[in-house]
Formats: sequence, C-alpha cells, structure tokens
Amino acid sequence: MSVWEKRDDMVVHEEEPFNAEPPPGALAGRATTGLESFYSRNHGPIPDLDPDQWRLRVDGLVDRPLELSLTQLRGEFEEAEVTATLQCAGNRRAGLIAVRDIPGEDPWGPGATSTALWGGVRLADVLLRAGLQAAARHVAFAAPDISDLADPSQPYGGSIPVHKAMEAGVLLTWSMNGQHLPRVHGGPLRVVVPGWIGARSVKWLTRITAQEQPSDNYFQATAYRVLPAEADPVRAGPGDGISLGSLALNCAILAPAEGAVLPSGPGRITGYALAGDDRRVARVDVSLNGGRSWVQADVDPGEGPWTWQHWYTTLDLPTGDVEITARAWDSTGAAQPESPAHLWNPKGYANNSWSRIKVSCR
Ligand SMILES: Nc1nc2c(c(=O)[nH]1)N[C@H]1C(S)=C(S)[C@@H](COP(=O)(O)O)O[C@H]1N2
Ligand SMILES: [Mo]
Repeated sequence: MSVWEKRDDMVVHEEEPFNAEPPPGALAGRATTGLESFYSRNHGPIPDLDPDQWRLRVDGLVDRPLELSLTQLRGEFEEAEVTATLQCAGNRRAGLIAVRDIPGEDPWGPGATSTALWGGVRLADVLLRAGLQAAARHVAFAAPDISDLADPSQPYGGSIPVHKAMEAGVLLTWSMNGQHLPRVHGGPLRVVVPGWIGARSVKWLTRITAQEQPSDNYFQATAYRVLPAEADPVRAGPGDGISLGSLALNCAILAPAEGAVLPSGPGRITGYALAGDDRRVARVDVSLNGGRSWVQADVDPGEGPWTWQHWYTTLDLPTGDVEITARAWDSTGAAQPESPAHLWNPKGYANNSWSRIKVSCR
C-alpha cells in the first residue's frame, strides 16, 4: 500500500495533485472496485476536514436555507444506498493523445472508471427540506480544495440541472463500500451523480446552492467542455464548447492486458461497458480483424441501473500479432464511434471510440 492507501501498481499520473488509476486488469470481472484500486482524480491539494466542525450549507433559491452537521444528515433523513460507477471525462484520453498530443493533460487509460456502493442520503430529500423555489433550474456544489488550474486559482465546484438533482440515485454520501468515505474520495461528504461525468460528483462538499444558471465555477464554465479541434484551449473562456453532463456510451477491454504474450487457441477476453445516464448496455461485439467481423460477448446485467456491465467472451486466438477490438451498443440502438481521430478535442475529453489492444500469441 502506498500513498492514500492505494495498491502499489497504481498508474500514478501525478503525485501532487494526486491523480492515479489502477491497471485495467484490477477492474476486470469485479462488480465493485476495492477502495485500494478505485481511481482518484484531483485538481488541487486534498483538504483535511474535521468531520465534527464540518457543516453543509444549503442556500440560494430555497424557502428555508439550511446548515447541517453530519449528525443531522445522518439522523434527520432517510438513509439510501446506491451502487454507481464513476467515470472521469478524461478516461481513455491516451487514445486521443495517440492521434495528436494534448499538452498539460494526463494520459488516462481505461482505469479512470470504478464502481462502489455509496451510502448516505438522497440529495432530493435535502432539497425538499430546503424547499426548492420554482425559479431554481440548477443545483451548484462548492468545495474548499483550491485549484491553480484556474487563473486566478479558485475552489473546485460544478452544477447539475434540477431534474438530475431530484433523481433518487443522486446521493450525498459518507460511506463507500461500507467504510467511512476516505479523505482522498471526498470525506467527510461528497455528491455522487450516477451516469454523469465524475467531475460533477463534487468531493469535500460544503455548500449546495439552488440557482437559475449553471455554476460559473471554472470546472463547469470553462473546463470539462468539448472544444472544436481547431480551438486554442488556453484561450477558451466561460461558455465555450459543449458542456459535458451525462456520460457517453463506452467500453474497454480489461483482460488480456495490452502487449500480453499469450498461448494461441481459446483465449478469454473481458472488459466493462457503460451506457451512461439512464441507458443500458444492450450488446458488446468483439473482433479479431479490426472490425471486419464480430462475435457477440456475454454481457452481465450489472448491479443496478447506475453501474457498468462486465462482458466476457472466449475467442480462438491465432498465432502471431493479434489486435482485439471491442465496441458496445446501448438500449437506444446507438453504437460507439470507430475512430478516436474523429473525436479528438483540445482538452481530450469523452473518448468513447472502439477499444483496441494488441497481444502476441504463440
Ligand atoms: N472537490 C473536488 N471534487 C471533485 C474533484 C476535485 O478535484 N475536487 N475531481 C472531480 C473529478 S474530475 C472526478 S473524475 C471525480 C473523481 O473522484 P474520485 O477521486 O473519488 O475517484 O471527482 C470529482 N470531484
Ligand atoms: Mo474527472
């Protein structure tokens, strides 16, 4: 165990702020991800909040502004548990960087995706207690960790529309896989917004504000937006590009590992697929010839509406260098796009092109 009690073979993109993902094989075939393997994405130093001193303010367009301690949250609201997958918008950025360099952004693989059982209370219940006013259209989250990725530096924040905030799956959580929510994952309390990019699941939450407009925080207004390929990301300002919210249909091959040397003959291939928001993964296809022909994998149903779905197949691997390709389809009939070149964007978000790995069979 290393920093933040993560496994020793974590791929650490940055020590400070801490940004790390597990090797893909660590996620394979597991419904939930152990705390020691769960990826972590941070934009500034990790705060150390005293749970006894900590308070959550609820304000803005509400009839009854609240200030809640952890004890009040635990005692005065119905407890709720949700198994949900978090996925960073930068997941699989490495595939975009291979098309064209993306300076200043980490080359995340498919491991910026992990699943936990989250426990806490429903955000909707807290908003109902506060009395959301009709003019409220967005629910903004604020945290105390200060990021100097924004210029001038500012605390982390973001928002989601009211219709998403009122969904039963959106939680204010203090536990993860039955343990206290670890500091690195937002303890004492974070939001979990299932089906949406991880950036909206704000950690170390201290304030919830109901408002007419989306948050003007840097990480909502300027970052986590898909800019046109020709745009200069350094010059991007508030409101430029497409704001990311619900996740795009995606999949990844988790085993075998990239570059593995395997015996030829029957070989098991497994991975995850994630449909995003309230969609489901309907089919996963695997190809050994770059997509000229496909075999359907078995897809598990997932632990609930907000989780990834693992898939499995056994294919006859020929001798020599083999490229394995996978693509998912969702419950609306949509499929993943083939090429990362077609998706390339200056900040490297939302790479949901077909997953490809190369192995060598003897
Ligand atoms: N306060 C705060 N919340 C945050 C972040 C952050 O840097 N600060 N990173 C966000 C991003 S981009 C992601 S993908 C998830 C990662 O959550 P994890 O570190 O628990 O995996 O947290 C989100 N919440
Ligand atoms: Mo993220």
